[in-house]
Amino acid sequence: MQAHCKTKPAARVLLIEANNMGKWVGTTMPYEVHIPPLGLMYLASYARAALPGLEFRIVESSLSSPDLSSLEDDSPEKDRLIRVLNEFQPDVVGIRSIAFFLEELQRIASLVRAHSDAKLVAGGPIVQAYKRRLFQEVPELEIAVKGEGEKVFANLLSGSPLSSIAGLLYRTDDGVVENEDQLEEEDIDSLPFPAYDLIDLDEYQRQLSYAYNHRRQGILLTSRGCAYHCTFCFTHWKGIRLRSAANIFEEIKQLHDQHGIEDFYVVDDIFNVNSKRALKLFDLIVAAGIKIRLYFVNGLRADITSEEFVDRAIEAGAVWFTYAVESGTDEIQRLVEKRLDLEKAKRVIAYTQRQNVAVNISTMYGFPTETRELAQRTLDWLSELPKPSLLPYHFCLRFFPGCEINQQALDAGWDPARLELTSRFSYNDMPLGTPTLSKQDMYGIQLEYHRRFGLSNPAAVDGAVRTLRSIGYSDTEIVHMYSVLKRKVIHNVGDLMTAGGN
Ligand code: B12
Ligand code: SF4
Repeated sequence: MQAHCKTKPAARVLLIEANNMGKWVGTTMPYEVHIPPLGLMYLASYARAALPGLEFRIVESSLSSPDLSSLEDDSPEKDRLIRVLNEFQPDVVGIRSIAFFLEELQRIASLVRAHSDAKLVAGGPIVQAYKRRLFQEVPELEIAVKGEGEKVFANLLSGSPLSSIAGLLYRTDDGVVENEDQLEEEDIDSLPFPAYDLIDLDEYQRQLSYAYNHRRQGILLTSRGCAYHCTFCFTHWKGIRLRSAANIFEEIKQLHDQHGIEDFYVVDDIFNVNSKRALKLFDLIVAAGIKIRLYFVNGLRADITSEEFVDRAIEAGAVWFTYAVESGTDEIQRLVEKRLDLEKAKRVIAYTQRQNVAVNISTMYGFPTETRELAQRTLDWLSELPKPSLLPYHFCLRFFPGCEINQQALDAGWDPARLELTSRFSYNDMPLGTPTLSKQDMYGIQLEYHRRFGLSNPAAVDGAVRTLRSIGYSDTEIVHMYSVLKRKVIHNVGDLMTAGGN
């Protein structure tokens, strides 16, 4: 392909989320956590508005084309993705992926090339993480889009010359060309709402949501980017931009009235970065009298959360709060530049827990320079709260290409080859060890976490089950949630409560 190359305008576009839920959760349960692929739904609605007449399909690879190569029954007729490729005959195939799923992106790209001549475009966090290297890793790849995709993808589909489209990387006979970055959309209220008509809400309801229940899922991204700069965090957004409360409410109302959605999962980096906006949204929901449930499934920043925020969120339907704490020590808070005020955080987390809603506390270990003693202090900090985290997650830190913490780790004497390897591991995979924390210590931390607060603690499981029931989870949902968390089939809630220690 030459630098001046013009692609002909597309008519049919297939968008694929390349993920492998088996690799992530490590099980082959009939239900896994699957959330509608919001990024692709945004791309489609924007391109439809900009270029009327385009036809779209969206599929998720682990739902439509699971990798069955390790199983005996891997007959290709079962592969819905191949069927869509044959029937739909797309001109362009756009694939979203993240660094963790590089192998899945490779598998899907070669499957697409084997069944279609469509132009192959990649987008999503994996592009920002790998940049030019992605073209070596994925030989079929022709074009990649960095960062925010709506404008760039619409330009590409319109047939503009590749060299004129900001935000692209593309393969030429002389190598990979990287264009300048595309400026991000300042007024994100102006973006059309995601295209829910392109996904099957019933299929997602059969799977588990980000809050591990079976609902018609409304996914809300009310802001783009984050106001903070934690060194371990991967972000491909540049500036922070907020949607207005009125615009978010309009989307909620539309999804509620047109799609019968009552459960809304907020996936913002930090939803409460502007509390005035949040309180206004809660007021709009309450004033409209619509009965919905809100789940803050991604991080809320605890030290900027007030009791008033918690009360009014609950009044508007919030049942699920996730506080991103990371470490219970000021030393690590400073190192990673999160600088969470741990005393304030403790007060508001305790207050939220007393309201009998689900409260998750995300913590991690395995930071550069973190010793066993520092890691221990995070566990001890957790023990000062009235209850354990409802979701028993104590993550082992992962290093994604492009994050500042990689340099911090190298400065602390880490082996460079190991760093990148960790980005291919899931939350649940076992740690490798660091110069200051042996593999054995890391195992010890995980075991102690689960013994004191998590899956090996009958009182913790018991308390979580009671809370889940009180916020409306059915016993089937609870059983499915714990089957995924424990990676083994649980048959009924009774077994779970008596078998909490297993
Ligand atoms: C919701 C979410 C999840 C959900 C659902 C997964 C999903 N569909 O993303 C769950 C809970 C399952 C999840 C799990 C994990 N996640 Co996650 N997740 C997110 C989160 C919070 C929001 C994703 C989202 O919807 N964003 C909103 C949409 C609009 O943005 P977008 O997808 O990036 O799409 C835009 C552009 O990227 C681009 N684009 C995207 N695709 C394409 C395709 C084409 C063709 C084009 C042209 C453009 C394009 O255009 C879109 C519109 O502007 C992000 C953080 C974030 N704020 O983005 C992390 C994030 C994507 N997750 C991440 C990670 C690491 C994981 C896990 C691997 C964690 C772990 N170690 O176990 C697992 C993997 C499991 C999985 N299946 O994804 C990382 C990825 C880092 C990286 N370098 O790749 C992120 C960035 C968080 C972080 N800062 O670490 N996650
Ligand atoms: S970890 Fe959370 S607060 Fe820190 S930069 Fe990332 S999204 Fe923002």
